[in-house]
Amino acid sequence: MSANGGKSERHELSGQPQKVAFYQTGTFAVGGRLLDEELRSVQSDPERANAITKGHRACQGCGEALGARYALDAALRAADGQLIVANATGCLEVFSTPYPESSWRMAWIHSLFGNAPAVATGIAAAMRAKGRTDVRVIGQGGDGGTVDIGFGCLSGMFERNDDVLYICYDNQGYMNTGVQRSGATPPAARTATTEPIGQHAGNQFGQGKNVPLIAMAHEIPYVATATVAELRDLEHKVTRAMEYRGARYIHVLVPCPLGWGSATNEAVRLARLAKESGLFPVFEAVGGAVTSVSPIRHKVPVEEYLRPQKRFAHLFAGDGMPEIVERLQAHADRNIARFGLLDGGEEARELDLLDALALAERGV
Ligand SMILES: Cc1ncc(C[n+]2csc(CCOP(=O)(O)OP(=O)(O)O)c2C)c(N)n1
Ligand code: SF4
Repeated sequence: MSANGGKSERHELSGQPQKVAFYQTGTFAVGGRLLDEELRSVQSDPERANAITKGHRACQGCGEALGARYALDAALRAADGQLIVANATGCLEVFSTPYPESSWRMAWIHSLFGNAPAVATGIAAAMRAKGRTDVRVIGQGGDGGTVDIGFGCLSGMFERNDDVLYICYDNQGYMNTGVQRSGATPPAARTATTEPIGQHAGNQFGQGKNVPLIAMAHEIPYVATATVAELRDLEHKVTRAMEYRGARYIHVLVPCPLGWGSATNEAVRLARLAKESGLFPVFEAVGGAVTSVSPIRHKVPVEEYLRPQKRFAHLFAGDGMPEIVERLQAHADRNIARFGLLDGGEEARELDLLDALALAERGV
């Protein structure tokens, strides 16, 4: 491809070597290899780990499979291959490991739905007892396993500052068992347990259970959010998290075509729209305070994100539910103000933990 946006470029045989300019040097395949080594993505490395490899049974276009692949490849590289992963029950476990087969190419253990953080903590303790400080530990699960049933174990892991990186792949519902509501399901979304009926618009409005903010309240060393729309950012955050010891938490938005009722080629675009609308703020926090924010590049109204998803179809059917869309827009605008998503987080950096909690309490 040429630097002129893909238009054909004539390479005349003038006797002089023609300088070929490439674009898309930030991509993950060939383009990445054109960058200096330290700037390359993990995926552009021909020696990449392929943490989760072919043969798994995720749905076509599954954001969770994509997110897990990038996150764990980056973690494996950061840990020099010395990694053990405890995985909660959920799609990620079910589609990757129908016993006796497995797509994982690393030490991986299936835990229960609700105890992945505790299992990961136990592994970290065992490694410490054996003097294997080189072996790093990850716990991971879906949003149901993380924000609901595993939440007590996760909070304990944070509070004891156990040496574990926990990654939540948030597809905003209990997808593996047929799309039930979780504590991370957005307001107004249709799930099997929040059917829109009459004027009742699906899942109820509330503050939701914001685990990144709750993790920050534990003042653990490192907390970050990410999406599968910015995979280099995800790689970077996993790599950074692995530089710390103690409890760390990364919350990744992973669209689910099946549960969201979206096209299978839309996972990355929807993740981008979630971020660019302000509905899913992308940030990093160290020691309980926000240290960086991924700014919104092209702000979009929430409607642009909601419309392609059948779980929000009732908001646009017939006369629609404009007041509900307005309330969702208000949620996005609140995030934009709280995290400074339009100004690159200048204000958010000044927000200390108490300010963030005070805002949350007042429902601002
Ligand atoms: C104690 C217990 N209750 C219920 C289940 C059934 N179950 C297995 S996976 C799952 C939902 C998983 O949802 P989530 O953690 O969000 O992951 P996803 O499948 O969406 O990736 C449920 C309810 C179980 N395995 N154990
Ligand atoms: S139901 Fe959703 S999360 Fe589960 S495999 Fe399918 S697309 Fe992925």
